[in-house]
Amino acid sequence: MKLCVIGLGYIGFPTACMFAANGINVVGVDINQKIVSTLNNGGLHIQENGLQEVAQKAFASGNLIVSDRVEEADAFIIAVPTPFHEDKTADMRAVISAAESILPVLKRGDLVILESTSPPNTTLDLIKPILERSNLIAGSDFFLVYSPERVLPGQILKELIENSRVIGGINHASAEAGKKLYQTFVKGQIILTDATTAEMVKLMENTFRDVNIALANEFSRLGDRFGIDTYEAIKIANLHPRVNILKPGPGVGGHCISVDPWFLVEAASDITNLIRMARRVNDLQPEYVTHLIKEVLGCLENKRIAILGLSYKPDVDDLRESPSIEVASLLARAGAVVKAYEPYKLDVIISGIEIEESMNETISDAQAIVLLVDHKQFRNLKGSDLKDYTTSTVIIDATNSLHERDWVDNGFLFYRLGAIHNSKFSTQVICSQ
Ligand code: SAJ
Repeated sequence: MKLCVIGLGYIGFPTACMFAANGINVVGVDINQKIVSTLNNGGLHIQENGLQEVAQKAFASGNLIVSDRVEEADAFIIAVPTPFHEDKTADMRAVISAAESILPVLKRGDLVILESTSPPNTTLDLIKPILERSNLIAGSDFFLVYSPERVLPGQILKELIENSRVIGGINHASAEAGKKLYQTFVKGQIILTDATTAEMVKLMENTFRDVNIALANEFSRLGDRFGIDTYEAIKIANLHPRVNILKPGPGVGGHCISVDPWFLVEAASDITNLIRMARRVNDLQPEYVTHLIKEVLGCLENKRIAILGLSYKPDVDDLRESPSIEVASLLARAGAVVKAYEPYKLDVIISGIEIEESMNETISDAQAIVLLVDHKQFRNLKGSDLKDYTTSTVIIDATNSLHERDWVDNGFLFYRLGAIHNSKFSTQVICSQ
């Protein structure tokens, strides 16, 4: 069995490694020469827990090669990005060109799997017609499947193995062929369904999370307005056996949850008001956090602000759609002098922001420290640890991971998103939009 994995990003590369480490002959393909040469020279282009070991195992087995060309194979997995355009419509160019790259080598009996998150009906209406330009018929001459990746960045390898795997075939034979392939390493339940249902499952999962986080973020604004600790209220509410509210924060980032719900809005704009509104609430959260910082400092002009964390969530190096970057940029645009430290990506460049290589350099001359991402190295930061290294007496926690008492005892003014406890603050900023 020979497998060609097209797209060696956060999903494609770990997937290629897993198959190779489990005895499948894999060609990993990427159009980005830099990725191909990094991997061929023994390097890694992404950071992910445990990936180094699995990649080493895969290459050492002789089962994995990396190339910039799609080759003849028995199965193909398309794992390329599906970002959105400026107007929030899905950008399917990478998926289309990946499908077209299979066309010249597609033969009778092959299996083609789309893993990229895609709008409903993509497999049937976009991929199938492209592949049938080969004069082979999908479902009878070759098998066609949509099988979404559903793994959490930071836990990709573990979840690739343990999560349940949805396999949506354009017919039953296709779904069965997909099952046979993924069974190589998947230990979770394998569920067979049709292609469009599988596409919807993926979009529904991420949309559920987005709407739930939007609710939590809206609760944080209500908490600030009514002078309560939103996190405590959520904790208590979640004791109810049928309630599970997620966590407020500076917004929703990443290439999945902040993007995928738009695919549903695009596909059916007349019946997706809630989904659209949730996206707007989450997109406005960085503005809300910026406003709170302004309220704390009186004004932003010329204020020296130290930002801790720029990635889209804790313990990853991924900056895509990061709300923290948006907060930093909004502060800088409002005239603040912003320094930032992202321990997982020291070489990031953001216009208007001074990027530092250590926390101490970032906070030394600050007037306020703002925690935006609760990376493990920030999670238990204490006022006693920092007070000798900073001129700041203000700490603002947008992640609910610091202990107020300790900071207050060490002379800091402590503010937490969703628990501002200060009636002089206005929360009237953006909530009506
Ligand atoms: N966030 C909050 N509050 C929370 C949880 C998350 O503000 O309570 C924020 C995070 O800080 C981050 C964003 O939401 O900015 C998204 O983070 P995440 O950890 O919820 O999700 P992703 O985007 O890293 O991964 C999601 C996962 N989907 C679900 O959990 C339903 C993952 O399983 C998917 O494979 C992935 O999207 C994807 O590729 O679609």
